[in-house]
Amino acid sequence: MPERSFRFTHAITRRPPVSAIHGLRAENVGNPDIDLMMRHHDAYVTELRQAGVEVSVLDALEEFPDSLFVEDTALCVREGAVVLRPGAPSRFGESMAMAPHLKDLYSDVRHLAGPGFIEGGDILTTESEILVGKSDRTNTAGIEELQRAVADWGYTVREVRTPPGVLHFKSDCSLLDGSTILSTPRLGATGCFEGYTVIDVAEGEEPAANSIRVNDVVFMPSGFPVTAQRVRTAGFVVIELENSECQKIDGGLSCLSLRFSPS
Ligand code: CIR
Repeated sequence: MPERSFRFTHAITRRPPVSAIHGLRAENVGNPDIDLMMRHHDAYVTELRQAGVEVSVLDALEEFPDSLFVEDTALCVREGAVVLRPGAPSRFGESMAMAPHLKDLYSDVRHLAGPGFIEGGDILTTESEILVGKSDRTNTAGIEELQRAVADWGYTVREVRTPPGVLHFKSDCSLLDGSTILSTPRLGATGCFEGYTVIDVAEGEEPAANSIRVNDVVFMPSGFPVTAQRVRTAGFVVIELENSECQKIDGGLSCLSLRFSPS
């Protein structure tokens, strides 16, 4: 089976700004400790490099408190990159700031025409299709614009639903290999993963659903031992990473990087 959906040569990350204490969040559980967040971010970059990825670390953007969550700004596939249109007004400028960096690595960088909205956290690229969860940040117009943008690269875009009260589609799921998904039962119950093998996140460990497969490793947030064991038992190599400070502003491991292999 091809492995383009999880074999990556490159990643882009962005240093957390001090302003991340003002990052968007659904619920206030206290501000992140920025020094600790920086240390977690350093470890994240180190581990991506260990996994065989060339990682660009962009400078912090203080004017955008959520700008460390670069995943929301673009969709990167082998053929090219699409600069997205985040649905959170305070995050709209982050995409424009990302575009020049994508142009350094890709010859084909596309922009969505608008007026739709779509954030990368709602996009799951599998071996056979691109699933996009409609959410408070991603609307049907944005999904259709993405569909048009990637059609001639041969990708099928399927609209699905992010569960109510959940920030992004990938807050609740991740790809483990070309046909295996780690998902919360509440998302799996919507039927969107028919035809895939699904591993359920353990009850009470929902944040573990936002993990990332990078080359031979699955990076999972630490603190969710039952789910980590399930993924190991299924045959995957798991490395747990601390992510407590990003979690306070609703950020998971996937949000912290754009991962890709430009052809
Ligand atoms: C936000 O609400 O936009 C940020 N505080 C968290 C973004 C997380 N991004 C992601 O899941 N892809």
